Amino acid sequence: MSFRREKYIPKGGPDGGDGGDGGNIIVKATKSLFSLTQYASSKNFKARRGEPGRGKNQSGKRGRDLVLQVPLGTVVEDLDTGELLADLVHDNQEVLLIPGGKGGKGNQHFATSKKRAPKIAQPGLPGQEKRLRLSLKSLADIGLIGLPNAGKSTLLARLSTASPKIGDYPFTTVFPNLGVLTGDEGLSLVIADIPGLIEGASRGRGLGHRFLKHIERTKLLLHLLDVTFQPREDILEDFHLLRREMAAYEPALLDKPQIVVINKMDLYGNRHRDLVSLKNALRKMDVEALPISALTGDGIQELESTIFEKWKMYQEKNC
Ligand SMILES: Nc1nc2c(ncn2[C@@H]2O[C@H](COP(=O)(O)OP(=O)(O)OP(=O)(O)O)[C@@H](O)[C@H]2O)c(=O)[nH]1
Ligand SMILES: [Mg+2]
Repeated sequence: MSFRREKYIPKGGPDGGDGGDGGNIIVKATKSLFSLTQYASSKNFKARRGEPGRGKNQSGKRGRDLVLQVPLGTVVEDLDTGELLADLVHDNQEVLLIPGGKGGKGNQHFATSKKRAPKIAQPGLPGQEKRLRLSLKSLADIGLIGLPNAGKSTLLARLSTASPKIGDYPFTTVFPNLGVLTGDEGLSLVIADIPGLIEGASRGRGLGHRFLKHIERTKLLLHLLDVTFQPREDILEDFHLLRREMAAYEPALLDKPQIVVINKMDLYGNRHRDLVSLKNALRKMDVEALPISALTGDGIQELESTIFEKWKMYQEKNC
């Protein structure tokens, strides 16, 4: 509230300026960041307040926005309501998470012909507070899935220049690895190798489901089966087991195009008849299967061309 007071202008009328709006809280994706670790240590973020209005009809400055920089692939949810607030996939993409509180209105607005010296002003509105959950879902094109020890990381190392840890024991991979597969025509596809899944992963067994989020956005799945791993009657059981776990996490994962890769063929000897029946069984489900040895490199070239073929088909279908 303010009134104009000047030497030769008595009763100059109300001249209280408006208060500035508070700053917004904005989230912005940038390709120069790769993790959310900076949000592990500092957890409270505030945009600046708006400045108060002043006499002579001067509005206060609006508060500076707070921009939270995050890597591509970040999803922001309201922790309390579960509402999805932002899903950031492009460089420089911005989403307004919390608008700043509105600034108040100075008494200049409240003058009427009857009330020339209003002693009222409208106070600014308080800002909002939210508890947010930030999570990172990788933007890989291809997801590598399979039981522990199936040879996923060995295959990733074959298909790309990545050098993930490989070990002759389950759960060698504890965090997803990424690699890039480059094709003849300059096409390059990002492959994500995630930790092995086991029966009951949906109930938290093994490393659980949490890494499946890394393949949610992939366009093609490579489902790796270990031809030597047969505690059950039939290797197809392994295939179904993993599909059940995927369905328990997110049924839509089952609709992704996939190639079944039958690995460790170098250890398999000459039991070709078993392989033919396995391939036939999968074909009946409309699933293509390719035998390889990630260790010796047998079948890798064919796998690469099948991947690129499938990729192109996918692109054509979705353009
Ligand atoms: N003989 C043979 N061994 C293989 C082949 N592929 C992988 N291996 C071996 O299988 C073991 C497991 O390989 P990884 O690549 O670590 O398997 P993974 O699926 O990434 O395993 P987790 O990360 O633990 O889920 C290692 O000892 C590899 O050397 C193959 O084609 N033939
Ligand atoms: Mg691995």
